[in-house]
Parts: sequence; structure tokens; C-alpha cells
Amino acid sequence: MNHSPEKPFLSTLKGNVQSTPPVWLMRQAGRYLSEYREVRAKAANFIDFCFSPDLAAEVTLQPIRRFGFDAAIMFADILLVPIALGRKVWFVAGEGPRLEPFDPVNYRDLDLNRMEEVLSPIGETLRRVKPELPDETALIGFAGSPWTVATYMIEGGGSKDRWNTRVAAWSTPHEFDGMLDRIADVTAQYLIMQAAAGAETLKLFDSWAEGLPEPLFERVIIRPTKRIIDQVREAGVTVPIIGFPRGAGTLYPRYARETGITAIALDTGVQPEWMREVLPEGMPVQGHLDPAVLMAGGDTLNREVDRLIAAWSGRPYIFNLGHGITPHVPVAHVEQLLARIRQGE
Ligand code: 1CP
Repeated sequence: MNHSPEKPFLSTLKGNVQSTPPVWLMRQAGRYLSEYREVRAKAANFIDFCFSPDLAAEVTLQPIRRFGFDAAIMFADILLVPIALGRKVWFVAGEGPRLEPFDPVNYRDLDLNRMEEVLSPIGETLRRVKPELPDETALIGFAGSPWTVATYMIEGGGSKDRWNTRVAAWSTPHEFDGMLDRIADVTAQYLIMQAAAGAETLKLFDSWAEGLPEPLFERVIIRPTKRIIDQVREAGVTVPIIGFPRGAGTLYPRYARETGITAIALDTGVQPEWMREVLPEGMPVQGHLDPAVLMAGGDTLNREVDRLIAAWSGRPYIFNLGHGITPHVPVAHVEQLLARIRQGE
């Protein structure tokens, strides 16, 4: 047995290549687990659930107990930050998040002073999870990136093409950037709090980064992400930060070079051979199995696992999906995935 003194997930983020890649799955706490559904039923609604440290800590730990993933991700949601900014957020069962649509011209109304008061239960979740984790398991905190959070705030929920957000970004740039800056500043406070509460890695989800022209990508993705990371580093937080600009395509390398992230999470669409050439040398990568492959299972699953591991050999690599796990994935497929990744051990 090879007892590494460091958690494999954290060692990989420092740039060390492991013989077996560490693995966790985006949205690994969720409806595909019966034990999750049981706990979820105890909360009146999804927001209450996120703000109940007992319940949130329990569902954070469930996938670790069941599968022994290399990292736990705190149970919360990217849409808690709008609440801290003074916006109303609620979830409609079976549909998704709803917010009162916000016009960026009113960006000065966004409250910068309520982060701690509103989001302290999330710190409590982290403090409860930390001592319960196995020695080799790392704890991840996270937030949404300003652009992605702004799309929900402006559209009033999820949307197909983020049209109102894109139009506002071009037509009222000063106010729009003011809104992103406020989201960034509260997000930085939030991440600093998470690190103080025990998060060993932070992840920024920019789920709706796709399809933006380069000048807009630079303004609304790179600049606010860097603003967050600069503030987190200025506060003395040294933990690794993973960036996930989903769908960034050819702009991934600029994001990787210019934001200050430690590691990059890739989506399903990227070509590893090209990425290996254009990403900063040695930057750890995470990803990027198609969630539909996990649903399909069988030989296809084994083949795709093997392909990704071979494609990233020699690189610090963390195995993950290219987006979140879906609610109907059979638990047996997750077990098969882990067995395939860890077969050489
Ligand atoms: O294990 C985990 O990862 C759980 C923690 C977690 C995380 C990291 C949840 C719980 N949400 C998130 C991030 C998150 N939330 C993202 C970024 C990652 C991604 O792209 O998937 C986004 C976009 C959201 C917003 C959100 N929250 C949606 C998507 C709506 C849309 O526009 O498509 C939904 C459906 C939610 C609710 C939610 N959040 C988390 C869970 C388990 C759920 C489902 C609620 C339930 O049925 O119990």
C-alpha cells in the first residue's frame, strides 16, 4: 500500500500526477440517491434545506459514505448569493429556480453588507462536515461566478439563451459591470468565509459562459472572476481554486491564463489533445465525462472512462463529469465508473 501523506485530490491540485486519478462528481449529492430523497423530504423547501446545516451536512456526506469519492462538495446552491444581495429566490418543485427579475440599472440596490448574516449557515455546514470526513477525503466549497448568477437574477430563473442578460450587458455596460462587481464582492466575502470554515478547495461555477463573443467574455467572465480571486488571495486564503467556464470553447486558455485559477474544470465538448497544447503547462484539469455516458452505462461507460484517463495521462488530472449528474442515473453505474477508474489499485 502506498500511503500518501496528502489527500490525493489536493496533491493533484498542487500539480502532482497520481497513478489513479482522484474522482468526485458534480452534483454528487442529489436525487439519484434514495438516502438524499429521504432527507430532502424533511425540509419544507429547497432554500430551507440549504440553510439547515444538519440536513445539508448529512447529504454532503452521503455520497462519500456510499462511494468513497476523493472529495465532498458542501451542499448548497449558487442561488444563495442573490438572497444575500437582497433578492427573493424560491424553487418551484419539478421546474427550478425563480427570482424576481432584476434590472441592472438598479445595481446600487444590491446589498453588500448582509453576506455573513444570510450565509453563515453554510459555514456551519462546512464545520459539521469537516470532522466527519475520512482522512483522505477533501472538502470543496463553491459559488457561482458573477455572470452565471446574474443570468438567473436578470431572467428571473433559468433561460434558454440568456437574452435579456446579453442585451443588458451590451446596452448598459456601466450598470451591468456594476452589478457584476457587486456580485463578485459578496462572492469573494462568501468564499473567504468558506475557507475559514474548513473548505480546502473552492470552485467557481460559470455554467452559462458559452457562446459569448471574446470582448464580452473578457468583460463579464474573465474580469469578474479575477476580481473575486484577487480579493480571496488578498485576504490570505491560499487554497486551490477550480474554475469551470462551461462552454468557453476556444476561450478556455485565456480564462486559464488570466483569471488566477489554480485548476480548470472542462465540459463535455473539449478536445483533450488540443487542450493539452493550449492550457498553461502543468495546470491541473478536471472533467469531463458526458453525463449521458454515465446514464448509458455498459461497455460505453468503460470505454469512455479509459479514453479520458489515457487522454490526460501525464497531467495532474481529477476525474469528473463534464456537467452535473442527472436524477435517474442508476447507482450501479456510479459503482461501475469507480471500479473502472480504480481497477489498477
Ligand atoms: O453535490 C452537489 O454538487 C450539490 C451541491 C450543488 C451545487 C454545486 C447544488 C445542489 N447546486 C449546485 C450548483 C448549481 N446550482 C449550479 C452550477 C452547476 C451546474 O451547472 O449544474 C447551477 C446552475 C445551479 C442552479 C440550480 N439549482 C438549478 C439549475 C437550473 C437551470 O437553470 O437549469 C437547479 C435545478 C437547482 C436546484 C438544485 N441545487 C442542488 C440540487 C441537488 C438541486 C435540485 C433540487 C432538488 O431536487 O432537491
